[in-house]
Amino acid sequence: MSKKTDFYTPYKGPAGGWGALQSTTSHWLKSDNAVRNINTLLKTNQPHGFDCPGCAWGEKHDPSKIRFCENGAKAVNWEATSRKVDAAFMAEHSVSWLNTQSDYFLEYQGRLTEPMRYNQATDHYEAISWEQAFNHIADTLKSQANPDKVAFYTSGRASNEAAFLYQLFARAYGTNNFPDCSNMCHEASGYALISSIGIGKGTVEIEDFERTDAVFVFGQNPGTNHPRMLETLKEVVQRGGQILTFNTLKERGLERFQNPQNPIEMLTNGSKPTNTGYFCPKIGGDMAVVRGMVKVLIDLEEKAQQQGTAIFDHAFIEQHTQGLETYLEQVKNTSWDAIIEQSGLTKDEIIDAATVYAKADSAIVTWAMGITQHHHSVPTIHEMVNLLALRGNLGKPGAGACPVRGHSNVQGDRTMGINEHPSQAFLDALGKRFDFTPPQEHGLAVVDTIHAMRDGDIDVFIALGGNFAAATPDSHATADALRNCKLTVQISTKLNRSHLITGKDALILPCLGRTDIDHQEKGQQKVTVEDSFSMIHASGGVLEPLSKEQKSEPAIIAGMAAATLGNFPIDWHAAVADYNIIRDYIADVVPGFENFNQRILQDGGFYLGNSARERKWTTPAGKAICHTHVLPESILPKRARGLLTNKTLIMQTLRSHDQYNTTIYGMNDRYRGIKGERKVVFINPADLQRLGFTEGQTVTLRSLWDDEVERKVSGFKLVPYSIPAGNIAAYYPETNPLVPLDSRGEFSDTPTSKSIAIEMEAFEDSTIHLNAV
Ligand SMILES: Nc1nc2c(c(=O)[nH]1)N[C@H]1C(S)=C(S)[C@@H](COP(=O)(O)OP(=O)(O)OC[C@H]3O[C@@H](n4cnc5c(=O)[nH]c(N)nc54)[C@H](O)[C@@H]3O)O[C@H]1N2
Ligand SMILES: Nc1nc2c(c(=O)[nH]1)N[C@H]1C(S)=C(S)[C@@H](COP(=O)(O)OP(=O)(O)OC[C@H]3O[C@@H](n4cnc5c(=O)[nH]c(N)nc54)[C@H](O)[C@@H]3O)O[C@H]1N2
Ligand SMILES: [Mo]
Repeated sequence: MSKKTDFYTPYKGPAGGWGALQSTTSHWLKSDNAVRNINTLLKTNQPHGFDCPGCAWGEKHDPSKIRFCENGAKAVNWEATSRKVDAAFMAEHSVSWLNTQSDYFLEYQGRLTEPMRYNQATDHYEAISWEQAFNHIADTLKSQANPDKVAFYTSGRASNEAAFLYQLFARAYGTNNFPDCSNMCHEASGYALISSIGIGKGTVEIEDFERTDAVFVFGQNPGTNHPRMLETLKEVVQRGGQILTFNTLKERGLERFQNPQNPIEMLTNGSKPTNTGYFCPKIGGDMAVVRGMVKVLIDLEEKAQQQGTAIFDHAFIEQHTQGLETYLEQVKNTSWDAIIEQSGLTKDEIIDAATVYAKADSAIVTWAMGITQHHHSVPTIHEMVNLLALRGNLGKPGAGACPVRGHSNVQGDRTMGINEHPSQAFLDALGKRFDFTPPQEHGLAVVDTIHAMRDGDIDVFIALGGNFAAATPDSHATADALRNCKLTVQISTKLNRSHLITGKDALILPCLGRTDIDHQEKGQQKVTVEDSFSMIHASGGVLEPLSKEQKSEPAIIAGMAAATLGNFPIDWHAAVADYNIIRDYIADVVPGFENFNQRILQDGGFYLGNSARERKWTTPAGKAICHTHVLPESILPKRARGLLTNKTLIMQTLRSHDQYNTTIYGMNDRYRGIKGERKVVFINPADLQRLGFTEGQTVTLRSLWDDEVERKVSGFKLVPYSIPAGNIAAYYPETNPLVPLDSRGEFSDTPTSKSIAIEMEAFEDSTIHLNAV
């Protein structure tokens, strides 16, 4: 599509083969830890090793297989580095100076190895003892007149044990303010699934992929973000099943795939196509695609009925669903013109996709951020559920809904009660078990937390992992919000932007990661996690920690809680001496965790169960509810719609191959052919010409929103790419200053990171612009 430039060379190799392993090796060497790491890697996702901190894709239990992927290897290796960020490092570098450095630089400095407090007078972090740190947090929390002036953020790597203790601490203290990464991630999936099938999790197990006839992959880039999923998809194709991909970009990993664990393929550098159909809808066009497919199914059903057969599963519809009739009426009333215009696909393409669906006895729909980060994400997922329901593809072998989660334990954290709007049943169980009344008012999610910090309604911000300053939308607004806090506390493994954009007072509490051995009073501890398929399994580190001053997440939470609450409502220190005690608490409170400590001894862990999979619908109607939405007039929120011109483009923000969310491991994006550069904009060649720009030209991007704020980023280079006209793509987090804080999903409140109205202008300034906010 585009010619080679100094930073762009089209990638010709397959995804996941030799190229992948070469890249892994160079990451190994860079982390200064090569020997330790080989040993570490071999224990990833093994029965007695640790759960890969990379992604939440599940694993079939098979001890004979070594399971790792290139990007899991990167995550492991960078965590297992022997470089240190300690008080000596901080004495050398001021916070203001560090804040002018790139995210890549910050990550590269190594592991945080001692607790530190920010000194505003000197602009440096300084060493502080753990006891002083805990007491300082306790004093600040106790001096708050209202516990709702504190927010407890969670990122999805936290273990079940850490998450359970954390929510118990916050609720015993008195708040439900639990902003968490899933508010920016799969919130729409949870909301849409609970409101339709009664449970906010996927209904498939990994074994369903072994018997499904067709998998529909929407808005997802597994070659980079869930590489082990590619192996599963490949097996589907080898069995003769179909993989239909819907992605605005031609993603290499989905186009061609070579399994790095298959030596013959690696030797020949051959690769077989994994997908049997690749569709490129416009950004936000998926709801229209699915609606079009259902329109075709209605026709097919009419024809089938004339012949005395059926396409729809009438028995299922009759017995298990509510609302389909109204929905089908709505579909009939939606014109093909509207569907074609919004989807960006041709009618023939939609007919093809629908025909595959109609022929499949069982079908799975998977999706990720290309679906969940829009204004109309919840309606889109409802539409997908309706598609599944029409042919009884819910609670049937080889079929179901499969939101593919991001962070390795983001699903588990929710199960443990990290939820700003917890169910009454959860609160009641918690209160009953620990003999206190948890706060009943719902708390704040991410976007509302940022507003509250700006307005002075949140004074203290505590983060269990993650990188709030960089991951959230509207970076300047978020920075103002964080700086307005009295105290910000970061429990982290690695240095990041959130340690540099702080409250007036700030603490860094260094913690152990998945790879580290966790020694406590009663011996070496394991933690547990839940994958995308609701499998719970144990994870234990394999490396001696870099520093004695690093504490486990449960130990840090217990330290803060004991200093703040004493022995209320539990003996915190006793719980941390032996995590079996925490798991016994979980077993008492969370349904499905009975005999938790016995069940995690099983190799491969245990299945938490899923009511919808058993066709039990825990909805008010006792049936799967098929929601009816009109196709949105525009995929943009109302506040952007009035400002559009013929120069407006719609931008999605996405991940490169060399990053883990806000963690930047390298400057390349191999499968998309980008080298040594992150400030790029992928654009359709016709738009390039129409708007009068040239390939490689440097531009400023400005987003459209009806307020007085100027949101722009500069110095981005244009790369002609296979993307629908009118759409562009660029990497996150560099583009987060463009996402207006109030541009959020309907029902989900998720920042609309995949649909932002943008205009571009030439950028002439040649000074280097760094990442600092
Ligand atoms: N190596 C690595 N692994 C990761 C992560 C990481 O950063 N690095 N992050 C983890 C996390 S937290 C998450 S949530 C997941 C994210 O996993 P993904 O959802 O795969 O992540 P994104 O890079 O945001 O990719 C979105 C994909 O959707 C496509 N897309 C964008 N908009 C649309 C649309 O409107 N319609 C359609 N059909 N397609 C669209 C994009 O082209 C892209 O291929 O990965 C997890 N795993
Ligand atoms: N524009 C745009 N914005 C987005 C997205 C997008 O696609 N586009 N995606 C959104 C999504 S899907 C997500 S999930 C969020 C991610 O938001 P976050 O989860 O907040 O961000 P991460 O970058 O994953 O956090 C990385 C930091 O976590 C810390 N860390 C790593 N491992 C551990 C650990 O084991 N324990 C502890 N305590 N800390 C650890 C390290 O210090 C590291 O720097 O970003 C969201 N923001
Ligand atoms: Mo995510």
